[in-house]
This record gives sequence, structure tokens and C-alpha cells, in this order.
Amino acid sequence: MPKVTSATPDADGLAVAIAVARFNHYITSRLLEGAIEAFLDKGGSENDLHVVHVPGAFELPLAAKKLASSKKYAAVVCLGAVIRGDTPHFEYVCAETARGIMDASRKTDVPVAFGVLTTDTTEQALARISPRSNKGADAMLAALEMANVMKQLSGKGKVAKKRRKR
Ligand code: INI
Repeated sequence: MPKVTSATPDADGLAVAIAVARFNHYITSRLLEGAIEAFLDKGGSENDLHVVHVPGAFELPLAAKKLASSKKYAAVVCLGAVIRGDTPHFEYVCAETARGIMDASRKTDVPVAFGVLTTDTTEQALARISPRSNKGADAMLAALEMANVMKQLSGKGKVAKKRRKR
């Protein structure tokens, strides 16, 4: 039988930080609502949440790295909305935000969820913040599941048997 590790997005007893971009606030505020609702719905306590506002998606990686490296949080959730305009700015903001968020996670060993919408139109962004399907909630669930996976992978499992030399 293979050894299997899997976890649920249970928030009971977990402290989580949310970094949220103010740019396109009418969308990111709904992502934030979705993320907080999901956290509470999974048994988290409001006192264990820390919400940090930053100007735009481009600033999310720095906030995420600072929060993750503090080791105060089991996970960090990044929320933003980048909507394509007529300039190449979109590509730069999207690419650096995604790379920076992944870097923050890899450098700190803390799960950092990517809840950043990158859409061509406002309509596409609005479709991702409906009560039926909210990407902020999805990002929170991914962060919680990964927080619990990381707990299990942090030395709580049995160590693999060493192979004997022949
Ligand atoms: N920031 C966003 O979060 N979304 C956008 O759509 C966006 N656009 O289109 O420019 C955006 N730009 C600002 C950027 O994130 C930084 O805040 C800014 O460049 C200052 O560093």
C-alpha cells in the first residue's frame, strides 16, 4: 500500500493572513468577503484572521513574503484583480504577481494561495465573485488544505525505512 497524505480545509485553530489589493476595489472587496466567509464556515475564528491592504496586485508578493516569513500564520491568501487594458502593463503585473507569490511560498515553506483574478474583461471578473462561485473563497480553501497538508508533512508521519546495503 502506498503511503498517502491528504487533508481537508479545516480552519479550526489555524491563524491565516489575507493580503488584498485595493486596485479594482469593487471586485477585490468581494473576493475578501468570500475568503473570510469560507474561513469562518470551515471553523476558523475571526480573531485568527489578519487582513492586510496593499495598493495593487504588484504589491501582494512583498506583503505575502513578510507575513509568511513571520511564521505567525499557517497560510497566507493573496487577493487581487488584474483586468487587461490596452497596455502591456497587464502582462507585467500578472507575471510578476504570480512569480512573486510563488517565490514567497517557496522561500518560507508557508502555503500562499493565489487568489488573483487575471481577466480580459470586467464581466469575466464579475463572474468570478458571484455568491455561487467566489475565487476568494476558493483561494482560502486551497490555503487551508495546504496548511493542513504541510502540518502532516512536517515530521508527523513515519520516516521511510532505510534500505539495507547488500
Ligand atoms: N493593479 C491591480 O491590482 N490590478 C490591475 O488591473 C492593475 N492595472 O491594470 O494596472 C494594477 N496596477 C497597479 C499595480 O498593481 C501597482 O499597484 C502599481 O504599478 C504600483 O506599483
